[in-house]
Order: sequence, then C-alpha cells, then structure tokens
Amino acid sequence: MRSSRGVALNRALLVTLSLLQLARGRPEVDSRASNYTFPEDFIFGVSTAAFQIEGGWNEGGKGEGIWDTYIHKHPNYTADHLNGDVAADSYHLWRDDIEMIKSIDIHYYRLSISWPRLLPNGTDNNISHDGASYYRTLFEELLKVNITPVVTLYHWDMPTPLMDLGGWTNPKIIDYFEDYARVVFNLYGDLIQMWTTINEPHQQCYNGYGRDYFVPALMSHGVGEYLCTHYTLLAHARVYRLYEREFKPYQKGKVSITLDAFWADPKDPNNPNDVQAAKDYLQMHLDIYAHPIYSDVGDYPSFVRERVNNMSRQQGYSRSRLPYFSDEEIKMLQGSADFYALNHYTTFLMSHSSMEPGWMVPSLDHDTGVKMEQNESWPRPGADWLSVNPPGFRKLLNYLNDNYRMVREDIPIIITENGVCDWGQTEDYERVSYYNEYLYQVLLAMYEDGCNVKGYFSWTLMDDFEWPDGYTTKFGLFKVDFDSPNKTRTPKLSAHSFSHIARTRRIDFDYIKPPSNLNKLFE
Ligand code: GBH
Repeated sequence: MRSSRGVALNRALLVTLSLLQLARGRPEVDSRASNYTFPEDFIFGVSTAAFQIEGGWNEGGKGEGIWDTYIHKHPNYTADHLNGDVAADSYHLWRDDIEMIKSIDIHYYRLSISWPRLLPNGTDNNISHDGASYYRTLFEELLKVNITPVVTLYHWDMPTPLMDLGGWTNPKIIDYFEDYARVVFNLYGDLIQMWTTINEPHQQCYNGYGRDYFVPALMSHGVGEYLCTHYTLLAHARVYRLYEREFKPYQKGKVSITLDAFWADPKDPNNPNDVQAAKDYLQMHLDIYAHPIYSDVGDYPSFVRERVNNMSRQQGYSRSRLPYFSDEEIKMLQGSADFYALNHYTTFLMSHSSMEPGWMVPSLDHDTGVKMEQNESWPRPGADWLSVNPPGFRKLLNYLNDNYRMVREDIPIIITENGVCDWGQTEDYERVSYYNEYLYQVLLAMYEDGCNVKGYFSWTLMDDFEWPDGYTTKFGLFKVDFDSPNKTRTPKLSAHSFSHIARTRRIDFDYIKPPSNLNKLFE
C-alpha cells in the first residue's frame, strides 16, 4: 500500500459504508453511545511485535532468534507449516506501516525491537550497524508524522546463542538483558518516551518453558517455568533501575513491563468452591508477576509461595520449585514500573480440580489446581481460546484497582494489547463489535469504578505471524495479502471504526452496523 493507493482505498471504503448506511435508513441510537467519552489526553494506539511482522530474518547481519531456529528445525510446528522468514515484510515495507497508521489517524504505535537484529550474538560486543539504523530510521520517520513510538525491548525473540545457555532459566540472562537494554537506551533514548521491558512473561514462561505450545518448547514444567518467571522479573527490575539511574534523569521516559491476564470467573458463581478457584487462578497466574512489582509488601504473594512450597515438599523436593528473592531483590522489584501495562483478550470459567488431562506433574497447572473452561454461549469468532466476554475486562481492571494501592493511587493503567481474531474477512463486523464493547467496558471502569486507565492499544495493526497458528488466524485492523509480492495491506471495517473512536473520543455503536443476522452477537 503506497500512500496514494491507500488513500484511494480508504475513500472507496468510506463511500461504500455511507451507501450501506443510507440503504438501511436512519440507524437507531444506542443510548450507551453518548454516555461517556475518552479524555483528550487518553492515548489511542496500535500494537505489533518484531517477529510477527518484520521478516528479513537473515538480512542486515541479523542473528538468529529462537523462533527462527526452532521453526526451521521443526517446520511442522506451525498450523500451516509456515515460518516468520518474510511475515508481513515490515523489514522492507515499514513505510507502508507508517502510511497505514497515518491513514487511520492514530498517533501512538507500540512495536518491539528484535534483540538478535540489533545484537546478532545477543551480547553487546557486536552491534549490527544495519539493525541499529533500521530502528533509528523507523522511529525518526514515525515522529516526523506525529506518531509516537512506544517500544517493547523483548517480545519473545530470544537470541539463539543465549537460549543455548538456558535463556530465561540462566541467572546470567539478567546481566545480558541489562547490557542489551543499555545499548537500546543509548541508541534511541533521545527519541522514545515510553518503554516496556518484557511482553507477557506469563505466556512465555508457561507456554514456552513449561510446555511446548510456544518456543523454546522446553517442557520444563514445574521447574523451568518458575525459573523463567523468577529471572524475567529480576531482569525487568534490573533494567528499570538501570534506566532510572542512568537515563531517566535526562531522557525522562517511563518504563514498565507488559503483563497479560485472562479474567477468571467462577464456573458457578453460587458455588463457593468455584469462587475460590477463580481467586486461586488469578494469584497463581497474574499476581505471581504483579505482586512483586505493584504491592506494598513486595515478593511473591504468600498464597503462591505456600502453595508451591507445599507441593514441592509433598513431591519429594528438598527445595521449593519456586526460587526465593533476596531482600535486596524484593526492594529492586517493588515499584519498578511507571505505569501498569496490561494485555487482555478473554475470560475463562474456573472450578477446582486436582488433575486434568494434559496437566503434567509437577507443573504450574497442577500447582494451581484449577480447571479452565470457555463459556460455550459466548461468541468465538476465530479461536477456541478467545471467546468474547466484554464485562470480564471491566472486572479485571477493577481487580488491579482493588488489589494494588499503587495502581489505585500512583500509576495509571495502559492497555498495551486488546483485540480478537477471525478468519480474515475485511467486513469484520465481529471485530468492530469487539472493540466497541471492550472499549465501552473501559469507559465504565473509568467513570463508574474510578479505574485510572490512560491508554489503549489495539492488537494489532495488521494480520501477522500468530506464533503456533502461523498465518491461519487474523487479528489485524488491516488485512495483509501474504501471497502478494508486496504484501498488500487493505483496511478492514474495524480500521475505520477504531479510527472513528480515536478521533471522536466516543463509541458510536451505530457507526458500522452489522447485517441484521449478526445483530444479536454481543447482546
Ligand atoms: C498475545 O498473547 C501476544 O502478546 C501477541 O504476540 C499475540 O499475537 C496476541 O496475544 C494474539 O494471540 O494458552 O491454552 O490459552 C496472548 C496470549 C497465548 C493467549 C496462547 C492464548 C492460547 C492457548 N495467548 N494462548 S492457551
């Protein structure tokens, strides 16, 4: 999509839209539409990650990351047997990406730096000249057109040479991550005001270290997955303190870590056991990361500490599978965030269970002892795990508010990812509705519950490499034609409606109405 073509496309789509609306007559007004508006300083952005869009896997001196190495060795790992070698080719087509963001009038772009593109061996003795200038140019060109880059240091693409040494299970990774971060802050700190260190440590440690759902597919369930948790937390804190000490005084940016969470509802809200199961789940999967950083006492939650200690003892381990922080580390972690960066997609229904098919012993699943189910009556537009339950978002925001004084009083919540997948149609009414409904819950959390939410990034700007799903599931506001040589990008209806929300600062449920047979989807 060169700019002229993009604009033409946009215009064609808008004309079609207004014709559609005319044909349907005057839309009824949804009373919710006028209730609340997003404040002027509320940030609307779009989000991507390096490995999912860049391609250029061996260009410009880039080293290998674990997703390159693993999928080249195991081509059947992804659903479509495809890899990230080219992806949406943003390594070459980044100007098109900028045009897309401009065309929908969005002014914040969250993206990640590929560690092995910048440091081919993972270590700071060798900085790739091409890698360094790729991101420099990208950031500068974004800023020129008034788009603020928000940068994630690590979105799962560990340099392979460091994975060979154990990746996040090796305590020395803290030093190497700090070295990498120092290079990044030196190179780009004059341009970037908002950083997140690590994307979704929970997903990576649980699915990649504890299981083989994600790379590195270690299957170190119950042991490696907690080492991963422990050292990602410490690496994050070390980098937060590095920035605070050496860069913040003059660069004045903000730093956080992106934590993800499903919302957990009890399967039967009238059953106290299910209510407890939902609480247990949140402590073992969310608070295990959030409590060391955002609570007033610091460290892992005592529930988590006791649970893993007891299970470890019963299983014959002489030490807990969950490592201990020193007093100094507890202090380093506490308050190591200037905002709460939250990724959220869906809700699960929880009940207690001591064993389920697929659980391994030991494992985080088995330690948690909670069976997770989807509510069959909620829509699932594109993946079994992603059912649509907008009120879960509001409950999650309230959970953070209720449980963490820092979140309530000092630091705002910025939603760094939220979105839904489908099968790629450009008339993506379900995505339009998902954004409307989830953003409406954000407004309710802000205005009716007093949650301090300051920003929202859509996942994702364009269709991309979706990890084990390859290119089969689509999350983009823009469609990418992966078969075309120039990876043509086309706006979907959701690109227009999301843009409309950001521009008008309100949700207009009538802006793009689904055909009548889809009307009832989210009621
Ligand atoms: C985010 O992870 C990622 O940050 C992003 O890169 C990704 O593209 C996006 O979501 C959409 O998938 O573990 O049984 O629930 C979301 C985490 C990890 C949640 C895989 C769903 C699927 C199976 N996702 N998980 S399960």
